[in-house]
Amino acid sequence: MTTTSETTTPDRAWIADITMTELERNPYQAYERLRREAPLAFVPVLGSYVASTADICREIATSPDFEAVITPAGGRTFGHPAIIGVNGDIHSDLRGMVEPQLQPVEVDRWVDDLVRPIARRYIEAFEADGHADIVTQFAEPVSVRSLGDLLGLQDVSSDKLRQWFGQLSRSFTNAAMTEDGEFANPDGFVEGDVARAEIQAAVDPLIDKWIEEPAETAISHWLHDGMPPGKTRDRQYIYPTIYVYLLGAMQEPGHGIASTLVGLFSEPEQMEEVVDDPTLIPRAVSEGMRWTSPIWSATARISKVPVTIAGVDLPANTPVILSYGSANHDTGVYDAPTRYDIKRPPLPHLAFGAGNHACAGIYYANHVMRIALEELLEAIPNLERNTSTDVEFWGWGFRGPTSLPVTWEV
Ligand code: 261
Repeated sequence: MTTTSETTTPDRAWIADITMTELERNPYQAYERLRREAPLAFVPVLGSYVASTADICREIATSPDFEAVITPAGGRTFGHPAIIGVNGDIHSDLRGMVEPQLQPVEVDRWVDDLVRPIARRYIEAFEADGHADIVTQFAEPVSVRSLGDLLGLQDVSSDKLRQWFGQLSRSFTNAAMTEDGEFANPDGFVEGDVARAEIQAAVDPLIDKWIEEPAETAISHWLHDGMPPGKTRDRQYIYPTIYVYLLGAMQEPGHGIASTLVGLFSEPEQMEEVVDDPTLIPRAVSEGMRWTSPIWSATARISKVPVTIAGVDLPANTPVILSYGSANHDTGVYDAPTRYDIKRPPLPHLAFGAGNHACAGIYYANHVMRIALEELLEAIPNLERNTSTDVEFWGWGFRGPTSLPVTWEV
């Protein structure tokens, strides 16, 4: 029989030594061992079970015996009802609220006109310099400006949107727990609280306006769509889902753009092929999402009934964190998973999740990343990584390069 106490038996003692700092700097070593020895394990620093293989993540994400739950630090940061952590009628209403603008036929109508000029504008700002940091000067600003304009936040600067996703993201992943089940670093939520207060101060006046005068912005649609005439959704009801967007949907396309470029730089021949044939960019992006999954370990499920998964007995009401970034390095699925390789068999990955909580923005996000990379590699085909330092990645919940200095001949 396999029980929680297993994590305290000698051969599993190493799991109790896993630290938050280690996971944030580089989770792959610890997770490689988890996949091999304990693919569904209680990890004390997280105060939670963690699923680390592709099979187990997919099984739990699609099982009728589980439903969505937000992680404790996520719930502390976003409040209720965030779309990623609710079920039943509220989930159906929130998915119905966000999905219309994200349908492929809808996205196809405007995504090119939205993203391409934004990408061009940021490239023009550094094109003549011969050097840039791709993360702060391109990937992040293109990601936030595209979604910001879609949401109706034209008057919020890209720098402010970048600051907000950073604050929300560090708060959301401030996951360390004490043995007593308390947050180990309660001060880590303060910056999330600050961001939330600033967001409300900026968005409340817009909501006031859109209640009176509906506009062609996503948030205006969220207020009005599917409501009886003269009624709008309560702002307190939609704010947690606004925070979901201002964190994940703002940050992750930027992570995906930057990680894909780091992957391509690691395989110079593949970079050359992609530059010569931009129709390979969607494949390059998909492999980038598998190689360094932006939403690495940020969502969870909770058992509704007692259930046995991979030989582990879980009582009802047991939360399990889904570590999709680990599942996407599962050697049972992918050959040499640590290698970035656009030539590998294009197997499905779990970077957008699975089941009824799978990413609603998959089509939109893939186009943002594609268009950004098309514009960058067309404008600067001779892009080279500045190899005077190694690329540093950061994050366990959300993961991507902290900076990506590049150079080119002007
Ligand atoms: C748009 C997706 O955003 C998120 C996904 C998972 C956790 C937090 C998020 O903001």
